[in-house]
Amino acid sequence: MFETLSGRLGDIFDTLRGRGVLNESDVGAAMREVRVALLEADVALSVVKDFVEKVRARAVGQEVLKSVTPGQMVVKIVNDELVAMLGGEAEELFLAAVPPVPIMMVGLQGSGKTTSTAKIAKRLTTKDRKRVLMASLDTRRPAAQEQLKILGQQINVATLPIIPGQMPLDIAKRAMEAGRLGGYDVVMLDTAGRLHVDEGLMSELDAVKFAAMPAEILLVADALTGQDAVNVAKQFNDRLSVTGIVLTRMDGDGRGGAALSMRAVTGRPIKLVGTGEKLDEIEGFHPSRVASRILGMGDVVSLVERAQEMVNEKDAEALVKRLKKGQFTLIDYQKQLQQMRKMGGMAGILGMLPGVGKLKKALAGANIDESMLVRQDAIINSMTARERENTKIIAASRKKRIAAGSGTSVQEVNKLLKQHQQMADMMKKMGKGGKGMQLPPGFDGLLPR
Ligand SMILES: Nc1nc2c(ncn2[C@@H]2O[C@H](COP(=O)(O)OP(=O)(O)OP(=O)(O)O)[C@@H](O)[C@H]2O)c(=O)[nH]1
Ligand SMILES: [Mg+2]
Repeated sequence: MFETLSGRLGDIFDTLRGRGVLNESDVGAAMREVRVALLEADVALSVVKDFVEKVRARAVGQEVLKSVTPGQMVVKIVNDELVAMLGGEAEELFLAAVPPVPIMMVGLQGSGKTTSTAKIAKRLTTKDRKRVLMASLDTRRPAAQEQLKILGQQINVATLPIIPGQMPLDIAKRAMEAGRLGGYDVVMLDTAGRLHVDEGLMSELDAVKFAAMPAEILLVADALTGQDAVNVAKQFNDRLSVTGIVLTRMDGDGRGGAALSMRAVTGRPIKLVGTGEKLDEIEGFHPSRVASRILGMGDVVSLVERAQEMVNEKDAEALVKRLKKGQFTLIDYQKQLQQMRKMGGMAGILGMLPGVGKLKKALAGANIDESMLVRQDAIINSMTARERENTKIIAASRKKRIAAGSGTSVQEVNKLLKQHQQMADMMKKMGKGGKGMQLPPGFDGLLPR
């Protein structure tokens, strides 16, 4: 799911994150690419326009330009807007009604209603410990009722006995009655499909709805049909007021346009997604998880949030000013170290960065030692104020004193000085508006080379 879009957005954001500073035209260019990427993923045009506009408005505002990590900030904004577009919070099936709670399944022919009925029944039985009765109201397709019966046997869920010749509305009434008498928690009503939305189908479904008063009317839509699925959902919703959407065949849909537009176009939440033919291949739909899967951003979002909490804006501005003059003292270096420690150390930061699977392994191999952050802090604390301002005066005798004072070795003092120098050089480049800064401040210089 979402592979194409994920790849495209990943490239766009990599470029953006590579920048130290972002201006309006950087953001504008990135947003044009995001727009194309979404359209290629088959997201509805109206949804794309609205989305891009919202992101742009926030991204060119104060919050990004002042931020210390502007590229990541943009990623976070995109993430937040994506979550909102997908409906915000995950929505569960609504079952808090007087049992037996009726759930009605509707949708076009072959969209996956019967399969989804069985999948949901199985999920409710095993996960929620509900007693479920399934009934097929499909009198149109030969053997449709038998299909549900067989599925019921496979998953050990009761089905309403078949009475040949009975009409859908009467089956629905009988199912509810059997549900009451049998003490069931949930009664699932699987309906017949049609090739197109037509009036005959709609009035039949409307009558069933009126008789059964379902707590949920779930529209089952085939994700592979892309925008058509969204249009069909809209038509069903206009006529029947569906309560939620089950999106099937997500396993085969690399683009994901239907999933992305569904909520925004219909105003109804995707409650479940089908991810295969097997009867346990159904999942809840979690907007925030979907967004982070699409962005492939590990947990950049919480990284940015934590960084925002930690970094005092004034400090950051002062640092930027000094960087522009090419000044990056050991005191600045120490502040970066302390910030890293607050953010959960190396492992904490790495765990939240996108695409660091490989890097993480490399680091594990290089035996990076978390306690190094603590020892370097101690080394800097053992220096005099003048030494911290100007490392050039730290000659051999001073190194010995510093090593002894911090309980480290001269080699470690040398290593710290070298890393500081590397970082200062890099910061100087950045301060001049150069590229090449992908990791948070203070991180690059500590990587093994
Ligand atoms: N790969 C995949 N196949 C699915 C999924 N959901 C359903 N199918 C398949 O889609 C086909 C049709 O599913 P049905 O559940 O019979 O569809 P229906 O909407 O009940 O069809 P009608 O009753 O004829 O309208 C079956 O072969 C299912 O196995 C899914 O999430 N992924
Ligand atoms: Mg069916």
